[in-house]
Amino acid sequence: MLEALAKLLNNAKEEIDKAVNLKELNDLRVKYLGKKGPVTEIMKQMSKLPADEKPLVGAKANEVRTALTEKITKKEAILEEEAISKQLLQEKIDVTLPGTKVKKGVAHLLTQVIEEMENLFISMGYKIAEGPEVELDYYNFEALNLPQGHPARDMQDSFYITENTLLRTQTSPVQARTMEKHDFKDGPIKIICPGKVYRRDNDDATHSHQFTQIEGLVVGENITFADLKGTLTVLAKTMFGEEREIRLRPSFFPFTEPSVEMDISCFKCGGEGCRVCKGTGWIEILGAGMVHPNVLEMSGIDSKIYSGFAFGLGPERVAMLKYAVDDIRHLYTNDLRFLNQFSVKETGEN
Ligand code: 2NL
Repeated sequence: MLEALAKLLNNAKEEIDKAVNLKELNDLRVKYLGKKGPVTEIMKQMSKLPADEKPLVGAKANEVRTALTEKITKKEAILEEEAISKQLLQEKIDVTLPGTKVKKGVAHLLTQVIEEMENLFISMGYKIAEGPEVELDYYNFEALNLPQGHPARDMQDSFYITENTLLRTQTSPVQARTMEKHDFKDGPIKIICPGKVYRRDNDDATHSHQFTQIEGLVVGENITFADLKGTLTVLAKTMFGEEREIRLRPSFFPFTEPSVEMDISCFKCGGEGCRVCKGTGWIEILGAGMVHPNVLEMSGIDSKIYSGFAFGLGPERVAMLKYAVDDIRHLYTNDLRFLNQFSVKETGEN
């Protein structure tokens, strides 16, 4: 039995030396030291031995067990170390490799113009309001002082969906809805309404059946025409340059009284007259006015206590003027050769 144990130890040592990974090593641990392994087997059979041989064989069996356990533990440490260095080698990163270039997207020119105006008005404490594009005839016309049969309803031929729903022809219905549910306990109304609007126009270089609009509305106590003028001046300077001057001409809109149209001094020639301003020195930018008392009353606002101003302008016109775009259709046909000209260059790439 002693001989068997010595042979067993040698065989096991050889096999442990040959193990190349932790799985193989663990299999050997089970094979030699496990419950069904030879060492355990010998120990079990010791009872059959003569009394004088028992201590010797027992000691030897223990020696073998200890030696094998030690050898396996040492080998385990070596194999673990090897596995870690192998993994580190695989995970090595070559920091000198060139990076992958990221193509940066860019907002559409119209979006850029709209966001520039949104940011300006947000900085002045306005909120952005949105509403449905399929609108009730009531909010699109009636609530804006355009009763049925009003000639201005013909002026803007619209896409009707049913007898009393249509694609909105302006973003004013959003403002009418806001006024209707506003509680002045929460302070004055200060909103801008950007969004798509629809008219039954034939598309050409200057017309589109769908375009965008931004309208602004302020209603509160003691809101005056001077507030409107100050606000429009800031808008003109922000969008077209600090040197811009504004000029207001009397005009007419059914929803405002008095109504005005605003011109800015030409940003191309500074006012001397050129092709952009058609020789006049001035460029028409927007329409505005003091909210008509009928419009306030229609939304349940007491026009003896509250007053307000409103304005409306077309981001397409602003974009076309600023970037000398000669055809409105360039803004809708998504030709990348056109759009890429308006990418914000930050990294020297588009
Ligand atoms: C233009 C300029 C304008 C408004 C829009 C407005 C909205 C409400 C009340 C009063 Cl809820 N006014 N919007 C005012 C003046 C001009 O747009 O050229 N429109 C055809």
